[in-house]
Amino acid sequence: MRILFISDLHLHRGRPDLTRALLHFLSSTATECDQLYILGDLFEAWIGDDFIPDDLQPVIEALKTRSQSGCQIFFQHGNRDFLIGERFTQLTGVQRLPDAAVIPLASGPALLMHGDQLCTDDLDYQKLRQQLRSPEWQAAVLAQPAPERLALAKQLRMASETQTADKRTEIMDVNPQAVDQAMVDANCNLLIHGHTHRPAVHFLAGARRRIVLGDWDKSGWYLDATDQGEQLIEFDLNLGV
Ligand code: LP5
Repeated sequence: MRILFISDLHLHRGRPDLTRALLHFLSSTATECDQLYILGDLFEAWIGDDFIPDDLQPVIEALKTRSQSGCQIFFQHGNRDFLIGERFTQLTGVQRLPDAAVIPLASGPALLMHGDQLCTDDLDYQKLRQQLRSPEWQAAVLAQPAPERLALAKQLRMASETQTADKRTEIMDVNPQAVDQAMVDANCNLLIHGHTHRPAVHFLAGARRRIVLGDWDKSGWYLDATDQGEQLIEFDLNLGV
């Protein structure tokens, strides 16, 4: 059994190289896996399943091809694509997971999260998250025409960029107590998440591990889990070019 994990690709029109790299990944490395987990922020900003930009259409097709050819693909919402819904699932064959999901690996059960919910010291973000994740807010926003949603997404991104520039880096990382609690609640010794863009394998007390996936920017990242264990791999985004 081979299972791959990716997150934080932030695909968008301004970075066609990232889309190309994912298409290559799906038609090369990912052909050799049984399951692929996408732990959020596949897209830079998803404003609803009814608005899929032309440049992202090949991604939809490639996910569908890969899932139809026997690879199970799973997706967790990130803080950029929490509006991915049922139609996306139907178009791609990708199965959506809850914000905290436990899956079996050869090394034991693993807890999967995007990771933003663990950044509990970032109080302003957690307040915003509560609003953006509320079903009422989402229903009201999805009822708006696409241009208004695009404008709102832009406004949110600008506010976020301004604010993160002034935040201390520590508060934008996961909180150790929140990590402990999540792992205890899930009864897992392994946590795999993204969001923070700080790829690493952390060895914690009590033989626990926290594996942080890397964002796709200067290079690409995936976690490769086999019967032999887990390996965090960095690769050249231009491999398929
Ligand atoms: O995204 P990243 O990594 O740069 O920063 C995150 C946190 N920021 C966010 C906000 C997103 O970037 C916005 C994404 C918009 C795309 C999807 C929109 C689809 C819905 C809209 C249209 C249909 O998640 C950032 C964290 C950082 O991670 C580290 O963890 O710090 O959090 C913030 O910066 C939040 C600010 O502190 C508070 C912002 C207040 C914004 C007020 C905006 C007013 C509009 C209100 C509308 C609800």
